[in-house]
Amino acid sequence: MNYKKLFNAFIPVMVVATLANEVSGQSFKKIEKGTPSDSVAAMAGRVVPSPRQVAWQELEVTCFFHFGINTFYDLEWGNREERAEMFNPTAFDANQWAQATKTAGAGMMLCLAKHHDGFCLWPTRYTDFSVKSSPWKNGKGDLIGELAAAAHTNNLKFGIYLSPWDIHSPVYGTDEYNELFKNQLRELLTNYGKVDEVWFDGACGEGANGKRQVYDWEGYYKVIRELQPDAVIAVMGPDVRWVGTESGYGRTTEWSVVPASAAVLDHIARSSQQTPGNGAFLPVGNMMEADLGSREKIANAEGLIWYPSEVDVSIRPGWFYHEKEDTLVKSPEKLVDIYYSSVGRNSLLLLNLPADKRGLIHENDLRSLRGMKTILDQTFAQNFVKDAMCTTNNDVVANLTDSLTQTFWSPEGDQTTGTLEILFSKPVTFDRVLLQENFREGQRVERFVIEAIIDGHWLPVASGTTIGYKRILRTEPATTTRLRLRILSARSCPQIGSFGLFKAPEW
Ligand code: FUL
Repeated sequence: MNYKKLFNAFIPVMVVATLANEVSGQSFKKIEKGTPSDSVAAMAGRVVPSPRQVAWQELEVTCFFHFGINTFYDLEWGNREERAEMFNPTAFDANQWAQATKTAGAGMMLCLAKHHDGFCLWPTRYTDFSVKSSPWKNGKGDLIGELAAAAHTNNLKFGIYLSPWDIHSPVYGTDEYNELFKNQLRELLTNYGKVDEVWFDGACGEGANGKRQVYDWEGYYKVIRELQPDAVIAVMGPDVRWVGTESGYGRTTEWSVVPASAAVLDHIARSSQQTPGNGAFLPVGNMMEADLGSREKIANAEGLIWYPSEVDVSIRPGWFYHEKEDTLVKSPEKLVDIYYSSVGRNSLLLLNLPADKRGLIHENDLRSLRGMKTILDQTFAQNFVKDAMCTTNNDVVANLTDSLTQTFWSPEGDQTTGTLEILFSKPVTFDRVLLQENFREGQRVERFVIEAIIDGHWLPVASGTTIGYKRILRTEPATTTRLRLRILSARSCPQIGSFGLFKAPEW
């Protein structure tokens, strides 16, 4: 499946659009030619997320739902032979999907409205290949309507996946298709309340007539920004970057600021009445590379943008439900490992739960989700740092252990390095270290180490590179009464918003 993503992984040119409603002053920065690399790094540390990116990132985990005509044919991709008459979930229950989302500890339901097969899960006016031609609810059903309502009633955000590639549409490959696609977007973004994410895949295969489509990205983005200004546009969009694999494992060094071309930045400046951030674009380059944002990588950049990473992975081998995969559902331990390797590595985890032919999330999947949630809840129940004292100022401990990343600790005097030391009145044993930066002000830390007094000596217990929104490190259990966080290198004065030490349960 990954090869399709290569379409967007290797996009060599910009995609630009005029957008309204960005608030932040610096979600991108132009770099003058010849700027010394230290200054470029310092500038990168001051590029900040837009408000919609902040809201999205703080969800940490979201759920993807692959369900559609493929489900009834046991397929992953459509083949133009599929018929609407086959779509007939016997027990579809949107509320059950919402409960599964909550069980996963996720904050959003991101639902398929149309996959590459072209079958629409809402009664669109623009094709008959939809729920309205199916026997489900005698053609009167609206899956997207029920899902959006269930999300909103359950206090969850709602997002949609609308595949630009459509193998069924007779007008695919023509300008008319771009109009049809925008009209479908308008339906989805007007009739179902608040939408907080629109997810575009990069696949651009052939249509029924053998033609490929030249997508009007700029036009699509415009519709979204007009109708749902708070929604992030993901993957083939300007707000959220695909991590580059579908394995569930993000990079250990993950920068949310990556290079962008000058042409893109000029376009933004021109098209946005000079309001910084009023632009939509994809950065130049290969999103699958191991290094996207290091000092070397940004040294010669023409500009920089905030473009955070999303890790999409399915709870089963496939994106759609297949009965033969009932025994291949990822275990709670595997899901926990994925959590540490995505959320714990400055990414958002988009976990796919395929609904079965009944229209329900299968019991085996629910069991794994419950197991994952129990392990994570138990692990993060008690933050030992809350009971610590800081050697310099005790407000620091309160700032680091409240739920806000905006209250933070920084080294004295605007330094880029520094040490924070904490003491405990009695020994604590931990094996998880959690750090967050005040990411609203930028991502800055490049290298850090945690050291503890063990048997009378300072010993390193954990070390890492980037922190960003969140970094969680798993360590050998360590017992100590005295511990320090040393920031060894940063792009500008770091602001540490959260610090946690936890002990995972035995299992
Ligand atoms: C891919 C698609 O081709 C898969 O079917 C799935 O929807 C996945 C999330 O994105 O590129």
